[in-house]
Amino acid sequence: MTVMIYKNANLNGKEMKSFAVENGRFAAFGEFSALEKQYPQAKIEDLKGRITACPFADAHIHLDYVYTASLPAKATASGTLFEAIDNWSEAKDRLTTEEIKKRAYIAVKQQIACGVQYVRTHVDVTDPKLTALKAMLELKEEVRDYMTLQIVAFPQEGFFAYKGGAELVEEALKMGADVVGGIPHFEFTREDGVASVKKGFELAMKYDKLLDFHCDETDDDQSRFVESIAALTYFNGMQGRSAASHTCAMGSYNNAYAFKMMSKFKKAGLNFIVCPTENCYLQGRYDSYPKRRGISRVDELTKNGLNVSFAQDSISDPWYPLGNGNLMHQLDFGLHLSHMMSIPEIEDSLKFVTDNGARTMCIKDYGFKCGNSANFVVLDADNTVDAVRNTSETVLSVREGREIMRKEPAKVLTSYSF
Ligand code: 17E
Ligand code: FE2
Repeated sequence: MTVMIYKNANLNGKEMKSFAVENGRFAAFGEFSALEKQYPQAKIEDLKGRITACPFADAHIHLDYVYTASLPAKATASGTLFEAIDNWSEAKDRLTTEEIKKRAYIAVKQQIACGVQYVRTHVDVTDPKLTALKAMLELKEEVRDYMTLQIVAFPQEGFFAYKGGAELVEEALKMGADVVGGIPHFEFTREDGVASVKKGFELAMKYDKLLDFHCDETDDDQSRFVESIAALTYFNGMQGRSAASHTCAMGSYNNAYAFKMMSKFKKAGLNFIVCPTENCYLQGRYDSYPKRRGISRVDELTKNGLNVSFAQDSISDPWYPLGNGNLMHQLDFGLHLSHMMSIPEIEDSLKFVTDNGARTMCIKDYGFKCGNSANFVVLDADNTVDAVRNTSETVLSVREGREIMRKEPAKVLTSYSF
């Protein structure tokens, strides 16, 4: 197999290097002149100092919901999470595996065009036929050469609030779902919410799965299921293997409670997934003014060494009307909503949509290291601040040494002469 040398790569926007790819893996990093001597037969591509990053990792999306915004008989008029769940509940019975796959493929292709190679998708398993799960299990195998897809068994209508929800989660795990999901803030009572988290851990331990709960996706400052997730992660020795998605309520917690929890989160090694556009749209809906912005404490979590990633969540579904799979857009919003806009913070921000998501997904074979799969993307920018400022496009995506997407940056034609 031919060796490929990529020269003048600005690795993660931090370090100018050249590197060689052989048999689908990173074979060497260093000066171009040395690599050229080492591999005299190699083909060469000049990346011209553009940012060469680890592929984008979207650690939270619902691929079984994409492009269903107009499916329920009623549009989600209030813009609230709870109305969206009700509307979805009414519509979902009408779906077939083929339809779900067809729509998911449109989203997957968009994600690939945006340089995304790792995706965690929450699949609604509160359906006795498990139609969406079957669609996603097939999709996972079919897209494998282009995308690493992780499936969360997610009981959208509750472990207990939906009769038989817990059993359906278990069935989904047996059928091949990778991650246990849950939605404690949607259960009838606080006790049921805590019990759902406990049940989730019991199943994760029994089937050796990861965990990722929709957690405290509300402005209710009394919604504190994240503490149960942290406790059970810690006491079950599941550090690094569990995640709390959304945690919007953390933006409303008082500082004394939030401060106490930071040290517990650290002990638990809990991963946090934040969905910037989704939650600034869904939250603040019961506020007049001042109006909350629906975002977790990204800045404080990050300063405390916790792993936070930004994710898409929706593409045109009853929860959220827009979305396009482009994580640079989430990065832009996430940094704004989190007040993380100092130049050093922006310079260090690509991690929120690359490494941090991959870490949450427990992807081992990831990063610019000899022996790892040669998976990387090239952005149309030569520094991170410009990339964020311009929401720069991904112009090349390589997976196991194969080019899976190449994009010509738009050409601007003008009439002026200055
Ligand atoms: N389901 C949910 O509970 N919350 C969301 N944000 C979406 C689906 C998109
Ligand atoms: Fe979600």
